[in-house]
Amino acid sequence: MLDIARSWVQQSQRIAVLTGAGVSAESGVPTFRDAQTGYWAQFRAEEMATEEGFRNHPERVWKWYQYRRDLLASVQPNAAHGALADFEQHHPGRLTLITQNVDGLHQRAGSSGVLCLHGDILENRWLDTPRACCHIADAVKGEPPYCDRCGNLVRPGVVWFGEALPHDTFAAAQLAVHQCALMLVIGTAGAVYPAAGLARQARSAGARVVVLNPAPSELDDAAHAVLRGAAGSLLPQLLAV
Ligand code: BV8
Repeated sequence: MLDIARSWVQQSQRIAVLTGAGVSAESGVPTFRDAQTGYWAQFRAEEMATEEGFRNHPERVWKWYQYRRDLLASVQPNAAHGALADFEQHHPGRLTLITQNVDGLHQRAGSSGVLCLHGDILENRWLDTPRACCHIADAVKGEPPYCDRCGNLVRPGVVWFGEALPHDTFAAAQLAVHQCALMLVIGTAGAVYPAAGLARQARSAGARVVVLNPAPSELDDAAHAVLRGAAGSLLPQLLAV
C-alpha cells in the first residue's frame, strides 16, 4: 500500500495535507487523545479548551497552557515534520499544509504557508477584544495576565471548542482540498470539525485520499488507502524526494 500511495504522490501536481496531534506525538507532545497526566489528569482537555472553561477557571486554564508551552520549549520537530518541510522545499507550490495543531512544530521544521486552523499556542490575545483599552504587551503579569485599567484578561491565541475557525485560513484550506489531486490525512482521530470534514470534501471533489495513522480513525472510511503506522517512520518513505 505504501508503494501505491508513493506512486500517487509522484503523480500528483497538487497535494493537500491535513495533520493532527499524532504528527507531533514522536516529538514527545501528548496528543489530545492521550490521557492527561499528573495534575492535569483530573481535567478534560475538551472542557478546558473552551471560553467557558477559561472564564470559570482562568488561573487553571492559563496554567494548563503555560504547562503545554513549557513542554514545547523542550521538544523538537520529528522526522514527520521534516519530511513535509523537505518535500515542500524540493517541490515548491505542490503541497499545501493544513494543520489542526497549535504547537508550531511544522513551522520550526521549515514548512512555510502553514494553514493553522486552530491558531498558535504561543500567541496571546485579549479575552474581551471590544473593550481592549491597552496593548497586550502592557498587560500586568499574572496567571493569567490582565489589564489593570479595564480588568480584561489575556487568553491564549488558539481556537477553543465552540469558536469559529479563522475565516480566511479555513477558506484557503477548503480551496486547497477542492483543487488537490491527492489529500494526505496524517495523525488525526478525525473527530474535530470542521477540520475533519476537509477529508470528505477532498474525496467528493475527486481527490484520492490517504490516511496515515497507527490506529483506526473516523476518517478511514473516507480513504482510498490507509497506511497503518507512525508518521515519523512512514512519511519520510512516502514523501522521499
Ligand atoms: C466550531 C486548539 C462553530 C485548542 C482545538 C458534534 C459534531 C460535530 C461537531 C461538533 C459537535 N459538537 C460540537 C462540535 C463542534 C466542535 C467539535 O468538533 N467537537 C468535537 C469534540 C465533536 N468543533 C468546534 O467547536 C470548532 N468550532 O465548530 O465553531 C462556530 C461557527 C461560527 C461561529 C461560532 C462557532 C473548533 C474546534 C477547535 C478546537 N480547538 N485546538 C487547544 O489545543 O488547546 S482542537 C484540538 O483537538 C487540537 O487542536 C487537536 O487538533 C484536536 C484533537 O484532534 P487530533 O489532532 O485528531 O488529535 P487526537 O489526540 O484526537 O488524535 C491523535 C491521533 O494521532 C490519533 O488518531 C492517534 O492514533 C494518532 N497518532 C498517535 N501517534 C501517532 C499518530 N499518528 C501518526 N503517527 C504517530 N506517531
